[in-house]
Amino acid sequence: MRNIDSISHVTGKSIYVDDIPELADTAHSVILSSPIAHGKLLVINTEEVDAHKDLIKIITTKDIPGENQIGGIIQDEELLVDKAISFIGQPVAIIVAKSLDSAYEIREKIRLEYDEVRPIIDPVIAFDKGMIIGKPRTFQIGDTENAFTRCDKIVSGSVITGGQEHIYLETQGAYAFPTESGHKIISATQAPTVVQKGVSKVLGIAMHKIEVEVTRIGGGFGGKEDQATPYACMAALASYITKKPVKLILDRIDDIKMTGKRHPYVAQYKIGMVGKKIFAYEVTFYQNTGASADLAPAILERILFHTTNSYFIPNVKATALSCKTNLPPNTAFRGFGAPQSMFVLESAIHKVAKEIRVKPEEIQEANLISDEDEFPYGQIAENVKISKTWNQLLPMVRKHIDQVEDFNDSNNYVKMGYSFMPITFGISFTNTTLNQAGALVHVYQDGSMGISTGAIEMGQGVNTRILEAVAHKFSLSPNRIKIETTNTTRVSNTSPSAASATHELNGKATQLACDKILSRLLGLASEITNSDIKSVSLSDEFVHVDKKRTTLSWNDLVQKAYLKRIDLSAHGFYSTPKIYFDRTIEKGHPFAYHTYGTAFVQVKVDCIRGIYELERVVIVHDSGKAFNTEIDMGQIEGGVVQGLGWMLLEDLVYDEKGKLLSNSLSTYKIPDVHFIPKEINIEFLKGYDNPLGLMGSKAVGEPPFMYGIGGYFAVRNAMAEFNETDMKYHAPLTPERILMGLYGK
Ligand code: LUZ
Ligand code: MOS
Repeated sequence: MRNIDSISHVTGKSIYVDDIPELADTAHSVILSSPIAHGKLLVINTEEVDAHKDLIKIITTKDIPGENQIGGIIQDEELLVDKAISFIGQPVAIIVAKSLDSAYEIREKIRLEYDEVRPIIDPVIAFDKGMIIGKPRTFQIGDTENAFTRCDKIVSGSVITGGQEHIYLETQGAYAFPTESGHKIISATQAPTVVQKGVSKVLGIAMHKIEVEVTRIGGGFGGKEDQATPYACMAALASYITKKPVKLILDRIDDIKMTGKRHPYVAQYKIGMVGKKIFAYEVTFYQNTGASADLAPAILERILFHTTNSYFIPNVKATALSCKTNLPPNTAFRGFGAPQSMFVLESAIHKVAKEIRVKPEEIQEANLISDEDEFPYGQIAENVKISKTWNQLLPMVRKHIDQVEDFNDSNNYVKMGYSFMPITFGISFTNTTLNQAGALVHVYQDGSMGISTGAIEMGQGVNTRILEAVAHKFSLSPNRIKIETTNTTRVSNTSPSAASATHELNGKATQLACDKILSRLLGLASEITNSDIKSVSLSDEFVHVDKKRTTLSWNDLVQKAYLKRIDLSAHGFYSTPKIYFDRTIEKGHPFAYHTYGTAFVQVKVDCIRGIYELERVVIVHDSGKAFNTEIDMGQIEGGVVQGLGWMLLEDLVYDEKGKLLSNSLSTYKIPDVHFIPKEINIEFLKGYDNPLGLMGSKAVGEPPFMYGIGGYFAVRNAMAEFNETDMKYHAPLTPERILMGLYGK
């Protein structure tokens, strides 16, 4: 089934926050933010604008009726600067005006006075100064100290990974208006309940007075898991104070400046080999957290969960800590720490492979995880498919490897390279509590259905998948089913649409609700047809008895149920079984299952210019018993391209004052049609059932991102064919860095 949104997307009918027809008297707002990264706010001088004809209100901390606090995991983030300034772009005041143009004009004329202090940008300097958020965490298995004494080769090194700007198509924004009893907020969020809670706290009123509604959002990628909340809070605050509908939509410049990004990391590692086996691995991750925690503690945790990626390593010690710097608080981004973690281990493998003169893929293949192996966090690997994906991929790429070798034999200045990238990604929120979802299902008198869940449609196709699951359950035509907006008054306590688990959690909750209605309807059908309940079923919109079609149609059945006063609505609730994690010992069974896959990336590097072309990506991906391979393909293609962009293109450059220099799309390069691999060939692992997934499938949202890591090593391998240098393991490997690296600079 094709994505149910595709027609409305390409015809421009899909509604985003900024497309909502405005209510009469709607006010417009912009945010005045800090131009310095570190210091103390002294005065907000509004003299020049106080008499502006369109000014409605300038809102500062003193206007907040509830708490000036939006920290989720740790209460360390003010909504508006009170005194302490800790990053460039930190919100100081909200300007509410009669028109958007006037709001911008007023912002220009407000003068901020402050004392400036030297900012800290580098996480290791922050660490040296003791600027740590939360507690360091360590995951451990075996005994690394002892194990290193038994290794025949030990290599250590350091690795830097850059951040990444989300560049969702729709920028952050919200539209808030007063209702009879409270406020309604239409928010571009992945997490309606986080918004509801945040607004309730800032306004100092109960959650039931706050209604949050989302039709869909124009991309999220993690950037709207936590960070849609401040903008929704500001719009709600402005609406509360002015008693008007208030719109707050960031322009792209403000969005890039103010919002957090993927966390950059610095890591130091030591890897010990016995032959081709990785015997010991120690690593410390320094997370560049930015000015406050946001989701950093959870991301730090996932970096530890994926320390060993697809490999079994018997002796591991991995430590991670959050370093507080004067950057916008960094946040969730597809993969949630796992990509950074996997890149470090791949760098270690790449470096040690050179030293022991084997190909990296020989080490990769020799250490792939199998059933019964223990992850450093205590979970025992079951139903492992990583070698299966590797083995299905190999014959698909042999001819490409030959092509690379032939090409390099006959070319001096242009070189090809390739790399393999296996991925193993844990499915479930690492915070066990979040693995829950609710759904509300209505059957109307005409036999059509409305489905409400906590899932946010952000382009990933979750609505299509849920619709498909319902159609399957009732054997109904898809056009009888409508997926409603996500609204906190219909489905409460929603977990963020995140962690690749959204369609699974919400889809399963929906199925459970459907089961309740189905059993009532089948009970009635057995009465009407005078047959045993076990023999009645629904198929092609008719009641069947012993698989034979009766004259009782779906419509008749629903109509009869209504007349008999049978409940045609149901609520369903799902919580993932069996998962737990004990943080006091850092052991448990945090993931319902793992998604696996292996990619092969082939590139061509122009060694005179330092530029490259992505020749092909070949992937074998495990989607369980995939039930919508079109949507899976979309996720895999998008993920791998986004991952390649992170590794090879997207460079966040800050100056020493903490100002982002690559602050627009002219300087911050994201994948475009010229960058995208010339060929992307995806095969699914031969299907098998995954009972913990929706209809036997597996979660697919984040895992493919990490295939992009292969691009980094493919480029390095091509470069080494021209000139082997001891270039640092520093991502992104932009054309500039390639050029310098090729000549040992
Ligand atoms: N968000 C979250 C996530 O809150 N917890 C997670 O474990 C997670 N994992 C991936 C992406 N987002
Ligand atoms: Mo996410 S990084 O699944 O919001």
